[in-house]
Amino acid sequence: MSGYASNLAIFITIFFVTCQNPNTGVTNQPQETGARPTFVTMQGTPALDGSGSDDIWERTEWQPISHLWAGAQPTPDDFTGRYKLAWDENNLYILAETTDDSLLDALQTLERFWDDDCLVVLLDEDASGGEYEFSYNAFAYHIALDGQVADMAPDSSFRFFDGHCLSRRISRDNTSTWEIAVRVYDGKQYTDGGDNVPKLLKKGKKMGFALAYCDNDRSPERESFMGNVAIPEAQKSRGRLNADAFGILELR
Ligand SMILES: [Ca+2]
Ligand SMILES: [Ca+2]
Ligand SMILES: [Ca+2]
Ligand SMILES: [Ca+2]
Repeated sequence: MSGYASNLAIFITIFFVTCQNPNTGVTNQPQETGARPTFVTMQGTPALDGSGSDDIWERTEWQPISHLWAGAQPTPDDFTGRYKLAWDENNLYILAETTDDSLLDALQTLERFWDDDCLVVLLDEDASGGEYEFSYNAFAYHIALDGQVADMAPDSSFRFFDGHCLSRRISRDNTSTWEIAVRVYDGKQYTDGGDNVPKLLKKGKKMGFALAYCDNDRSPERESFMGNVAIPEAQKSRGRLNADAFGILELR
């Protein structure tokens, strides 16, 4: 199995749901439904400056990045992560706060981009689920510390997708705040080098979504891969990617 495939080897259906809190407008209380986890996100446009002091973020609750997908279980000092979501007509917004004891940006090429510290946005625009290793059925945007965005194309080459995720990051001591605007593309229409136009987002839209962090501090390969949804143990060694494991993100 290739390093990329084994690193991202995963995924299946999971079982908790976030639901709306009538007091704050945004929710997060997990519920057992037997279906894919569902995240509800509210409309609002933050200033993309790397600071979470926006009205929409103050009205939104944190959710954890706490599930081990691959590698070693980190201690809280090694890695802790949490995030908030919002949307407007043009973008899905992510505010992520990661605590990492050593920020590593050793690789300056597309080679093994997942072995540097990076935030990973997994997006399945039509919530179809299914394989995406050899298609754009879903995107897996790896956002590096320098803001560059990498993913694997259907032909198995690695490419930059910098225009798909604009981000600002502020790091103080061991804590980084990432504020990200994600353009949403229809993967069925998307072509490399083509005239691809992002979709306009509307209330009620549902997308497949997951968020993860690759933590490497000093090793030749990534040390920990932590995600926001649970992956059953039996699925972690699977070599095939599948968007069925993503949560369902509903725009409210
Ligand atoms: Ca901001
Ligand atoms: Ca670390
Ligand atoms: Ca899809
Ligand atoms: Ca690190």
